[in-house]
Amino acid sequence: MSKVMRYFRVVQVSLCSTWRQVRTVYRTGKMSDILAEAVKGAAAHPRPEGINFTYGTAGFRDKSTILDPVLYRMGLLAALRSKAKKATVAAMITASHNPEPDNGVKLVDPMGEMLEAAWEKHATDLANAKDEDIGSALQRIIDALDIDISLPSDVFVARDTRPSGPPLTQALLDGLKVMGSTFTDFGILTTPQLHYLVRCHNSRGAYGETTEEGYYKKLAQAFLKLREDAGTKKKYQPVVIIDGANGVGALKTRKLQPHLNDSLKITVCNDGSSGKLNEKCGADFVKVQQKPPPGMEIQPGQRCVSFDGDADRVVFFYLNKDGVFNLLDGDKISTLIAGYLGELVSASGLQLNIGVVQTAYANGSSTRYLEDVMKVPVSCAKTGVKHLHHKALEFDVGVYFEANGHGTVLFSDQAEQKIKVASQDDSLDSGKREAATRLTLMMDLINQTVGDAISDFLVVETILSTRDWAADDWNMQYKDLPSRLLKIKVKDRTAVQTTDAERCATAPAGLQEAINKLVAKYQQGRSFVRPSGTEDVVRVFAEADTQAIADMLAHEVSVQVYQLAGGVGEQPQPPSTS
Ligand code: NG1
Ligand code: ZN
Repeated sequence: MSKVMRYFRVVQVSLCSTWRQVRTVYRTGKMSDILAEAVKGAAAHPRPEGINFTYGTAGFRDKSTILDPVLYRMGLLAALRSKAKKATVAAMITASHNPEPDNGVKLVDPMGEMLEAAWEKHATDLANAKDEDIGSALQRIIDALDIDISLPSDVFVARDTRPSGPPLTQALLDGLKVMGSTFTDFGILTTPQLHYLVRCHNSRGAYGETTEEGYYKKLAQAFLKLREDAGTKKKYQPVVIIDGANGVGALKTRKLQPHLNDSLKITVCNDGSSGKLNEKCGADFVKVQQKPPPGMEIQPGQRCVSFDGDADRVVFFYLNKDGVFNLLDGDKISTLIAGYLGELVSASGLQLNIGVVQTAYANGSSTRYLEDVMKVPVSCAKTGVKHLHHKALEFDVGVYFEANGHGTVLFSDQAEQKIKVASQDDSLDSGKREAATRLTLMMDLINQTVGDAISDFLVVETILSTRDWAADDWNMQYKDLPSRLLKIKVKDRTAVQTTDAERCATAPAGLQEAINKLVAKYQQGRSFVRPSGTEDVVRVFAEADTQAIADMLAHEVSVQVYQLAGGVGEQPQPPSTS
């Protein structure tokens, strides 16, 4: 090294170390100010004694009356997350399909994904810190992750229609303000709309315009284009009734409607004008009760759609000509979508692998149909969309759905690129190019950030219309095995532990052996148990060739859970045979 170079190197090193010192002093000064403010701010959001909050499958969820301190602290954490990611993040205030008095909050990462799993622990620690310990709890997170507190932070905020939403939003904003964070409060949105907006923003508009109106425009444009060559239909009727769960999905469907022109006649019921959120309506009610919400007037064959309270889940249903209720759940939706996308991919001549991700709750018939008839690979993930989402990334085109109707499709960057290139490649024959063009439109119609009731509903309508299918035709793809889902109260639900994507219980001792014995008694019997991530219960699932046997198997397994895992209250009673 020449003398001159050496001289510059020395100057450079000393400048760097001076800058590091200045930065450390600045950071430390700024940090102690902020941490002191955060502790001061907690006085307006005191944490009650004796409650333990957990960031579970879907963020924090509880009675809304005790959540104020959690929201304040999640404001603090959201700002830190934004600084750590050097990007805008989001916070959604919702308790999804839970009853109206509940509420909750979950954080959304920059590309619209769920909060990174490693941060769930930080969220739980901060939510449970005593008011006076908030500063040190924040400090621990900052130190552990080496977050530069002097960086700016920016957070998008939205809520569902719960009356507790506005005060809880205020608590969250208080946390953000203490951290000096900028924010945009979008007011009432569906959960997937917020996920979508944060992705649009961070992708600098590449994913779409960062406005609610932009969301409707993107979906509607793709939907209308996909219908352009629709032709006359014999079976498909462009008429649906949407059960909006008396929640945000109803309001937002009404906003979407003008963008769809007259391509689809939508009647919205349970629109929040009279009934209560999720009470005797919505996707969860319809799926669990296996019946339409009371008061819905339905003609045989009429397609009906149920959203959940924050519109990230959707199920379809109809009454057949004999008035018998038929549910088209998340499994039926994923089979429909995977089949159609598979056809488009082969018609386009592209080499892309398509896979479906389910959970153990998927109906056994759907898994067999996908694997044996459609020859599509199926992966099983743990309950909770973050697990499904993660597994779906292993495919070029990954379709993931929970049986309860939460799901979407993920296209890998490479797949997206190949599809776009093929759609504009003049050297391809028109059939291949046309298939690739339809795939690009399907990508626009699908909200890839997270399960989205409105987007999924439009995807299903597109496929049914293209195939000229009535609900019956769709339903006939395979016949669901009868199943039963029960919940058992136990002293401590963590006494039940599982492995193999929750299909096998490893604790308490003897439980899995007992389940195996019971299952072996019945034709096509299958059963598993797992602790819920959103309720203080153990869930029991059973499936068999008749409803009576599925009910009996679920009951017998429940008794084992009750006896071996510390059941509380009365022992489960056998199903009535009347
Ligand atoms: P838990 O309570 O962990 O079973 C429920 C649903 C999940 C998921 C989450 C989040 C069932 C059996 N479980 O989880 O699929 O949707 O809520 O909302 O439906
Ligand atoms: Zn939901």
